[in-house]
Amino acid sequence: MEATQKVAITICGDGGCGKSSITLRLVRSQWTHEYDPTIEDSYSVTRTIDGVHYSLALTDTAGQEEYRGLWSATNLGADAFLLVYDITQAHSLEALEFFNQMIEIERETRLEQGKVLPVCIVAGNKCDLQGLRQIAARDGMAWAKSRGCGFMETSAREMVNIEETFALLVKRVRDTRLDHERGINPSMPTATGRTQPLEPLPAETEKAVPPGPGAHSESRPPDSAQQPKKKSFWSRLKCW
Ligand SMILES: Nc1nc2c(ncn2[C@@H]2O[C@H](COP(=O)(O)OP(=O)(O)OP(=O)(O)O)[C@@H](O)[C@H]2O)c(=O)[nH]1
Ligand SMILES: [Mg+2]
Repeated sequence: MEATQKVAITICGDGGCGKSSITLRLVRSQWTHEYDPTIEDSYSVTRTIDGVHYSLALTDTAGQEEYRGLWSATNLGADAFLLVYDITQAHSLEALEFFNQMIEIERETRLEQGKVLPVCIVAGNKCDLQGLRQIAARDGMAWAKSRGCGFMETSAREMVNIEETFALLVKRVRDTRLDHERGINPSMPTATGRTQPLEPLPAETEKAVPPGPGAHSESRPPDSAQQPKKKSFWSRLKCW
């Protein structure tokens, strides 16, 4: 019988975005409404994916700033990172940049050492709260893709895409390990690469955040030839 493969996953993101809720849904199918900020919790769970047995070691990390100082450097040694934001809190996506930068440094170190590179998936959580949405799915996806991460929207409450997100992480780890054995390293969008002008997305993607009360909505002809196109930051990101 094939040996069980180990996959270490670190879950990070802003305080209250739902890291513990996602983790507990996966590990125990448990749902809790109350918010109890985490310092750090570890779990292990097994899954069989594409006929292969995996033992997942999950580290649910602190999102609250006051506990971030306790963030262990060993968390960065993971095979994969789940970067979680809350679709109802615009700042929670911006907060992922902090974790992404640490992972980027880790990636560079592993590259120099010839080690297998880490895998990242971004999860836009609380997708059950559609009426409170502040971050459009395509904006979350653009953020993820431009940093070489996969993307999913999840709901820990409604148990949407929880198993799927971890299955995607595991499959990407498997593929990255296979590529590494074959001497192939994934081509990542580098920090400098990201500053280059990229292809625009279709015009409607600029409506990322619904206008607040009192904001007037501009009626813009689709792909207008008359108007010089003012490209938003997000519209300049390539979507692939
Ligand atoms: N509606 C809804 N609420 C959620 C969802 N996920 C988490 N919550 C709620 O959001 C609050 C915070 O969730 P946690 O899972 O504790 O957040 P966290 O990211 O672990 O927070 P820290 O441990 O402080 O970093 C709790 O009240 C949860 O019930 C979701 O998918 N939908
Ligand atoms: Mg937590």
